[in-house]
Amino acid sequence: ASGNREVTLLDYGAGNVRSVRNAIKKLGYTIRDVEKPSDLATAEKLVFPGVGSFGQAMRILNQKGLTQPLKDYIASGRPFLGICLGLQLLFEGSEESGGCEGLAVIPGAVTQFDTKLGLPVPHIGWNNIAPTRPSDLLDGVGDRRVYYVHSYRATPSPANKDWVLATTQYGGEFVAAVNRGSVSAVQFHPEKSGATGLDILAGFLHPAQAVEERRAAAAAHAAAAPSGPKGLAKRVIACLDVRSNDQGDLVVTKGDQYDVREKSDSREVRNLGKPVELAARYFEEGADEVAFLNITGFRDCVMEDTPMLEVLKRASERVFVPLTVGGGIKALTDSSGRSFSAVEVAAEYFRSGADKVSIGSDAVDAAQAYYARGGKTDGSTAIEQISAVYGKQAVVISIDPRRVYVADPSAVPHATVRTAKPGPNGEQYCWWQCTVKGGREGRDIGAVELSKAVEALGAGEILLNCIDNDGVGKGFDLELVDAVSKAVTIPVIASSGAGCPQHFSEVFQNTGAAAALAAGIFHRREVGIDDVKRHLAQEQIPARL
Ligand code: 1PR
Repeated sequence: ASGNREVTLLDYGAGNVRSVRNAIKKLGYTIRDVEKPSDLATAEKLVFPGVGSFGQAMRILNQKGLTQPLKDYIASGRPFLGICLGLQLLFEGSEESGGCEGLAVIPGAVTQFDTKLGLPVPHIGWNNIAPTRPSDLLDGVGDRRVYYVHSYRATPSPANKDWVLATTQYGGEFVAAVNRGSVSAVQFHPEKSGATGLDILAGFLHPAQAVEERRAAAAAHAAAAPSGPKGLAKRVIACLDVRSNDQGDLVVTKGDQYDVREKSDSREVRNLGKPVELAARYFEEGADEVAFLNITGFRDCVMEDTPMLEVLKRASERVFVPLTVGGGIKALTDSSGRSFSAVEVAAEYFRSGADKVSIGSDAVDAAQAYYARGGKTDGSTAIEQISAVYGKQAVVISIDPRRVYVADPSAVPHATVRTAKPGPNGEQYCWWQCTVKGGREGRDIGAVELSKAVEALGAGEILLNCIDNDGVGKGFDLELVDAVSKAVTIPVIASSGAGCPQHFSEVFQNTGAAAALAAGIFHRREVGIDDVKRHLAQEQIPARL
């Protein structure tokens, strides 16, 4: 009855699968949701995006009576595609959830990446795949990278070698894709892997047609792009600071050292375009991720009417790379008087299409409380709560630090560094003071201390701004990025100050940054995202072209 343009989606309700839905729809398919176990018996093509943790996923599948029907479907010979945790669950178990049993379709267990190797964990970003044999799913992908975000992975072994379809290198080899007969699964996110990912999904949905198209795309890509080194790419992120202007329209704005008003007498909020249009443009131009920062907070509206939710819903239909949203992620009471926990607020954004939320001011409070408790976690903060439900990879901490010079490091309780750019009175040392409310209020905690605290609380990534350099175009604060990336093992995104492609290579060559973010130069079309990527490849820095 369903026709072959229908896909059944197994969404067990543990997180955002909106982007998977959008990608399937983009490829011209309709979606039928599994609402009861018997829906699996009648499915003709099944996509299983895993979200949340391994143990939680298995518990929900068991509670809903879906485990055996799912195993039956997989054994039936009908097409199956697991994504991310949807691959891991096919194995026997995972270190993530102690003794919890998986679907045990594939021999072997899933284990955590080794943080001792000095690599940032989670493995976040764009990496290459190496197929082990030809397949409808991956033929023709070639050198084009796919997007990963995970802390656990399966590794190839003699016991699962019949299954392994592709591997990826990250501190050793792990399983990127599996296939046997009509059963396939991928550790990466095809729905977030841009055109390459849509091609791979198409390879599952309509194999014959897709393979030809993909070979052509891979050949065009190889001919057009300079080939830099392989491996996890340094990410280039486009950031949109969004707020309402004085007329009440939602606009993308951009400040200088956080002042977003025109320098002229009008003092109008600078208007650099419409959020959804600009995000779609950056996707098409090759941004590895897009971030929206709501810099005003919209405190005076009903939660469901928060304008940013609509922006995300529309952007996620057009942008097939990860979307981060920040600004006002914390427990709040909306204008109708209803109170929401931070997890509930974050859930609204995830449901609307965000892949990650970014927490600013609330993280400063959380870090200060963490140190006041003597460096103990107690589950009380938004960071801990959101990361427990959605995973740490979904929690980004945005830091808004300002440089403070000191003549004598022993005079302050903060971690200082000896700076190559002495202060106005010849001070040789500095630290970076964290601020809240968009830089309007300083707090007695440094960016290095804050980063360590939020990592301990369960943050997955740090978006490291710098008020002094924001909008100035003279490059990132390399000393700041270096100090923070040395203090944590989670990925650090360098932000504020990019003025030319060389500033990106400079930050990657001189610090441990995993990604670099810019706003002004992209908004004003002074530098294209592609210019940055080509420059990185020329400098032998891995980049997704
Ligand atoms: O505190 O959780 O509500 O989050 C507020 C968020 O809004 C924070 O992430 C904070 O960084 C951001 N924010 C608040 N006020 C401003 C402002 O500009 N007045 N924008 C602001 C932060 C900085 C970067 C910018 C880079 C790159 N913008 O995101 O995009 O500095 O700019 P450049 O390439 O042009 O130099 P909460």
